[in-house]
Amino acid sequence: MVAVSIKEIVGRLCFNSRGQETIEVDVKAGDCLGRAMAPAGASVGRFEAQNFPKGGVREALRLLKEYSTRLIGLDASDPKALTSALRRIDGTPNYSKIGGAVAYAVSMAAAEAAALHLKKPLYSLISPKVEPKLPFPLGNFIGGGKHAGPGAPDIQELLACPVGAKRIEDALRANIVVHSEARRLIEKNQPLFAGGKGDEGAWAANLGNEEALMVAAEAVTAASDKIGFRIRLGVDFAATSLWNEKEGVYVYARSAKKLSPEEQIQFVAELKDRFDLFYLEDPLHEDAFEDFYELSKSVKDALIVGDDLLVTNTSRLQTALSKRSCNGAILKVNQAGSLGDALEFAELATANNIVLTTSHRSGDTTDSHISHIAVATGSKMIKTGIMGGERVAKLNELLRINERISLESGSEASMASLPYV
Ligand code: 2PG
Ligand code: MG
Repeated sequence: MVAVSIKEIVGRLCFNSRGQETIEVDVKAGDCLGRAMAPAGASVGRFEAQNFPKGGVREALRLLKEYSTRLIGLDASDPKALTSALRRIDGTPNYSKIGGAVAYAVSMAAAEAAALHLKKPLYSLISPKVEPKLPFPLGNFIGGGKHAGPGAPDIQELLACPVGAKRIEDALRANIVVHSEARRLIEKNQPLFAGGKGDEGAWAANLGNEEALMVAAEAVTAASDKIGFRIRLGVDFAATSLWNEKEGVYVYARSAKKLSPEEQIQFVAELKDRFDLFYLEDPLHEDAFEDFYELSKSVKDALIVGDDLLVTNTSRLQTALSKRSCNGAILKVNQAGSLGDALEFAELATANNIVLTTSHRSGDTTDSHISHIAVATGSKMIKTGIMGGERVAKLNELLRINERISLESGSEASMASLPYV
């Protein structure tokens, strides 16, 4: 029996937080309207779903119009059935025909419509049996790489995680304090710092890589002291952006340094010890399954997380599992394509004790669906950035989810239990 039948699908052109064209989709299902807008990355993995077909946004909208009749009547409350239908229409392994943006927006909007119709929060529609726990916010506060200009560090993201927080509100506040402490510390050395920010609202400052890490570590400690609980530091190297395949080296332009894979592994391990990092995302490039394993052997008490390596793709995760490449994974619904694809990935990861972090994209929207996805998939963290409307939208949604859980259970939601902290 169809629970919440899809009645109408309408797509439109919109703009994301970077001002790039994207699509938004309205799905009418049951008595309700769900709406979702597709985000986009800047450091995009080679194996991700292709966001748009040849011909871009207009072609995606044309195809959506052409094929949406094949989705009418399907059950909006069943993301996996919808994914099968989208995959049949698309017929390619990476949504290159209709575009991952279509798969993303249709599947998220349908799930939202179904949740509204059934008067349930989205997280419980997706995962009705699990006791909801709140993910720790993992916030980018000093940025570089492809998210900022050439004066900023080569390393893409320095991330704060308030691991000692017992309540979501305190966790969010802690990251805000880290963000402002970082500015204070940057200005101490650079009184003329103009307060520039990268794509995700992290400070884009004229800092070398290790200099940025020093400021970040100090900011985290200062914020910890102010707020009264522990905040840990993590890094997204986005190392595919540093990798020069021809030369076989990682290029750190800011420090005029080129590292062989062995030297990169050593460098990452040293940074981990020196700055007490608990989280290392994409420390090596997107094909380096074996080198990830080498790093895992020397770094024991930290999360080694695959983002471009895994691209929220189950078959890449299978490879990583067989090679024991990592103990953590980024979950980005739009990397996978549709919500159903991402949920399949999350199930495989969880069954194999891979710690999940649900993540935004650098070109994002004010949608907040991913906060529900994080709760529904049991993600231990959610990476959203700290500042900017499109970042705060997801964080504020965590407060609403907490309020809902409090009303239903009589007490605030517990925070997820994070390993290696
Ligand atoms: C990442 C993401 C989000 P982008 O590398 O983890 O921070 O960046 O969306 O540019 O891929
Ligand atoms: Mg990343």
